[in-house]
Amino acid sequence: MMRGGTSKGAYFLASDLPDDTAQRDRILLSVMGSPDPRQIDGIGGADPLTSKVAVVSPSSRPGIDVDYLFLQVWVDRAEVSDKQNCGNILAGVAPFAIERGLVRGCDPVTKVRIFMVNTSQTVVATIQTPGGQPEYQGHARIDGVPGTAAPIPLSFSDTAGSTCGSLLPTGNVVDVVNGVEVTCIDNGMPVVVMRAADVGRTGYETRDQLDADSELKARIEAIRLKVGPMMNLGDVKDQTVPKMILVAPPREGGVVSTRSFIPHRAHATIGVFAAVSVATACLLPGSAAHGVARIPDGATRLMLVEHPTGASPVSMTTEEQDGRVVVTEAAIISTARALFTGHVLVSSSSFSS
Ligand code: NQM
Repeated sequence: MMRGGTSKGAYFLASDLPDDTAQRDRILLSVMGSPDPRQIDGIGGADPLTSKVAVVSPSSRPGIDVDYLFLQVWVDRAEVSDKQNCGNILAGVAPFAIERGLVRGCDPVTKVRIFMVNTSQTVVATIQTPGGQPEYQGHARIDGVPGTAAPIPLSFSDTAGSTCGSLLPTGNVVDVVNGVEVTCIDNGMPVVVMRAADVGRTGYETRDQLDADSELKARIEAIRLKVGPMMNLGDVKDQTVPKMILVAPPREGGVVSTRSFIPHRAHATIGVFAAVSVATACLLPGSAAHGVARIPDGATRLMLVEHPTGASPVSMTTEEQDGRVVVTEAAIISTARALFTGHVLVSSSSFSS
């Protein structure tokens, strides 16, 4: 069990889980205690952000150390989804791979090349490994996590169109759906960006206020169901993507203020790939975010994406190609911590269909 970024999940060696996905999913539901809003009979934390699983295996791909499959275990439904990636749980993959002997740690730093199975993309994680062992303590601070920890830089170079096939899957920088201007974009996570003011909100509401706002949630879900097929995702009723993001002018010196729905609960912070996708939208003239964003100068920009409890720093390297801004590399600094190692007991009913 590890904290990865601002999420928490169970990390498994693929060899410890059945190959049969239906049986694997029954086991993972039992591990987390789903379906149950309190997940009382499992180790999930009754929140989508703490009901997550990483499945890690040695990679047979050239130049890659490990394969990482992310699985979202629904809290209140008997469902496990591989339809999205998670950049927070990703932060724990390199230390887990070293702890479990899949990668040999070097002294003092180890670079681990990770293939993200959900989106067929690669990330390089750099972790501190004095004496070859992961060091969790350090001075890096990420908003949404108390205290400090060792920094884990994560660098991505090929995230555009991760799930939808292209950066702007509808073919447009902006679409009008149910009377609201939206930018549908996928730079690591399919997200739908819209101005909070356009749905009658400030964009500075708390997570609890947003979670209690059933009128807003219904309006946003209606937009989500319409844009799913437009984004090449098909019917998204039972999917955890796209994420819905309200944007507003920044208030804390950042680039933009965000409030995310993932997709039915409000996020305590913002997802890693969601932050990369929103920061990319901010850079595109004409997008729903561009007009409210305050964009720093330079080819490599530090972009602070504000969220309900602070900000996520994203470093974006851009190039002009044919008069268009293209993001060539995105990097974030995350942190992780191993919480416990052990055996989780699964109810015997999980083994039969
Ligand atoms: O966008 C939550 C999280 C995530 C996803 C979610 C994530 C990402 O914060 O990369 O990390 O959007 O369901 O863990």
